[in-house]
Amino acid sequence: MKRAWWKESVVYQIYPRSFKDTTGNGVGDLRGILSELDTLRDLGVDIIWLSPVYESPNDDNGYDIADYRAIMAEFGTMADFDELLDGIHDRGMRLIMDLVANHTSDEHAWFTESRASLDNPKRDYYIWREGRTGPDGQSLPPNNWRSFFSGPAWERDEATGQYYLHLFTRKQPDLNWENPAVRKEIADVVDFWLAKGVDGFRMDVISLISKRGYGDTPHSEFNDTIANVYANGPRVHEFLQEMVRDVISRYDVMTVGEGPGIGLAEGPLYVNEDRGELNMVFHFGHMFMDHGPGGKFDPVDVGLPAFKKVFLDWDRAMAGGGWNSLFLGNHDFPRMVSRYGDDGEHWWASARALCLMLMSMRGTPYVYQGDEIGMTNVAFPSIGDYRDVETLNAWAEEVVEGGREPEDFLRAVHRQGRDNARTPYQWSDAPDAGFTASGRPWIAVNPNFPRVNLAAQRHDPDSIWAFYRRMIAFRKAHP
Ligand code: ISL
Repeated sequence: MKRAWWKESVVYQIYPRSFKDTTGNGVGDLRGILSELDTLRDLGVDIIWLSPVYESPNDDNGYDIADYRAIMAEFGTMADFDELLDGIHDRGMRLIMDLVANHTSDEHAWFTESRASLDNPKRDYYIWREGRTGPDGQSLPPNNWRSFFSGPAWERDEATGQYYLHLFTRKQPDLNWENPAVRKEIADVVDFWLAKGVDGFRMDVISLISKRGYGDTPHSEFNDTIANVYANGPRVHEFLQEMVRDVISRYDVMTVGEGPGIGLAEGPLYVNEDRGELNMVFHFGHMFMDHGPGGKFDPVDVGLPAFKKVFLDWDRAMAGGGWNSLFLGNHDFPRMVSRYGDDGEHWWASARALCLMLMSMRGTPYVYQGDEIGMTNVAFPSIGDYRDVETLNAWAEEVVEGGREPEDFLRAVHRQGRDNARTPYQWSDAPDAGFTASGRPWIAVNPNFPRVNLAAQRHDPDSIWAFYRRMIAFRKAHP
C-alpha cells in the first residue's frame, strides 16, 4: 500500500451557513470559521472541507453556483477567503473546496446566454431538447425522468419553447459535459482555485456528469433510476482522466467524488490508483439503504448485519489499489447519532461507539460538523420551520397535491430531512447556542442546545468531543 498524506488525515466538513455568524446576518460566515480554527486544530483535524462558498442565489444553499470565482456576499469576501486559507495553512491544516460542476445556477451567466436563443454560442453548454406532444396537443417533457427534488427533471423555457434538463431543482440546469468548451471552463475553475493554494476538491455528484442518452427510465424506484440511468455514464471516466491529466496532476492535492449510483462494481473504476481519476469516492451504500418504495420520505428499518456488510464489502472492494472514504453523515442526511445510534437514553454511549467505528476502519474518516459533540436530529413542529428545498418540494408534491397526512409527512421529515444536519452549530448555552447574536438565525437552533453544546464538553475528559480527540490522536499514532 502506498502512503499518502490524505490517507493519514482526518477531514472535517463545514457547512458554512450553519457554522458561526460573526456579522449578525443570521448566516454563518468565513470569519466565523477563521475564529474557530484553533478549536479544529485542537480536535486533531487535518483537512477542512467547505461546502460551497461561491456566489449563489441559494436555491439549494450554494449547490447552485452563479459565479465559480466569487465568494457569496453573505459569507464574506475573497480577502476573507484568502485570510482563511492562510490561517488553515499556518496551523498545518489543509483546505478542500466543493466543486459543483454537474450543474450551475440558472442565474450563472452561461445559462443566461444559453437560454436566450437557439443559436446562442453558449446554447450547447446545457442540455436542451424538444418536448413531446401529448394526446391533446399539449407540450410534454422529453422523457419521464424525475428530479432528485420532486417533479420532472425537465423545464420548458419560454424563450425558445425547448426544455432543459435539471436533475436537481429547476434552478440547477445540468451542464453538457459532451461539449469540450464546458470541460475547459470547469478545468479553468479547478485551476483557478488550485493556483490559489487550495488542497483539493470534493466533487459534487460527479457520478452524474456523463449522460447515457435520454430514453425513459423503466424503474419505479428512484434509487434504481439513479444507479442504472443517471449515474456512471459512458464517458465519466474519460472526463475525469482528462481533468486529472490536464490540471489536477500538476498539484499535490486530494480529490473525493460524491457518487450517488456508484456501486461496488463501479467504485474501483473511479479510485484505483492506476486509473488516474479520484483518490476516494463517497458511495451511498449505507446512506440510501433505509429508503422505502416511496423514496427517502418513506423510510424502512435497517438491521445491524446489513449495515456492517456495507463497510465490509467496500473494504474488500478496495483491495485492488483503491482507498475508501469513511463517513456516517453529512449535510444531506440525518444526524448519525439519531440515525445509527440512539439520541435518547444511550446518546452519549452510542455517539462514542459510532466515533470508534469511524476512526478504526481503513480509509479516510470524514467528521461532519457537530457530530463530534453528538448533535442530534431536530423535530420542528411545522413545515414553516423548514428551509431545505428538497423537503419543501416533497411537501408540495406529497401533501399539498398528493393529499398525504401532514403529520405523517412531518414524521418522515423528522427522521430523514436534510435540515436535521443543517441546524446551527451548538457552541454554548448562550442564546441561539452562540451561533449568532442576531436573534434571527436563518434556521432555528435545535432546542437541545442547553444540554448538547461544545462549551459543556470541551473540558470534560469523558465527553463525546474528548473521545473524538483521543480517537483521532490514537489513529494517527498507529498508522
Ligand atoms: O440529499 C440526498 C438525499 O435526498 C441526496 O440524494 C443528494 O441529493 C445527492 O447525494 C446529491 O447531493 C449533492 O448534490 C446536490 C445537493 O443538493 C447536495 O447538498 C449535495 O451534497 C445538488 O448539488
